Amino acid sequence: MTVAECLFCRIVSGELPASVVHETATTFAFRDLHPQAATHVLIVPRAHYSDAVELAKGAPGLLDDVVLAAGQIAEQEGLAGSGYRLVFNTGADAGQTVFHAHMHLLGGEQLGLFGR
Ligand code: DGP
Repeated sequence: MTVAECLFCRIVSGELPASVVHETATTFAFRDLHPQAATHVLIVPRAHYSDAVELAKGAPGLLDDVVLAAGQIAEQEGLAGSGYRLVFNTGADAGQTVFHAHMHLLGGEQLGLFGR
């Protein structure tokens, strides 16, 4: 898959629409099309990396930017006091379907435990 074909690259570039909640020079965040919680936001680096590990290897400071953006969004969405979950699905067994690194921010309700 080329960067030009990457769904999240196309959202970051504005070619495809999204409900954008936060932007920085290096990150971009938008609401998940299929929310799994009352609040479900995806935070991506603007630059293309296939998953979280490739992101960490390729640009460690950028991973920090993604986490810091999540913290700002949590404040903005009123979740900072109640708590929220940050998740990177990595690879097929974890259910990763879009191979542009993205952190899920889930919250706004009591979340269940991890598992199958
Ligand atoms: P993952 O399974 O970790 O690869 O998460 C991919 C997420 O992306 C999934 O929760 C659904 C979401 N998603 C897929 N296509 C679109 C889209 O076109 N727009 C938005 N906003 N979210 C999408």
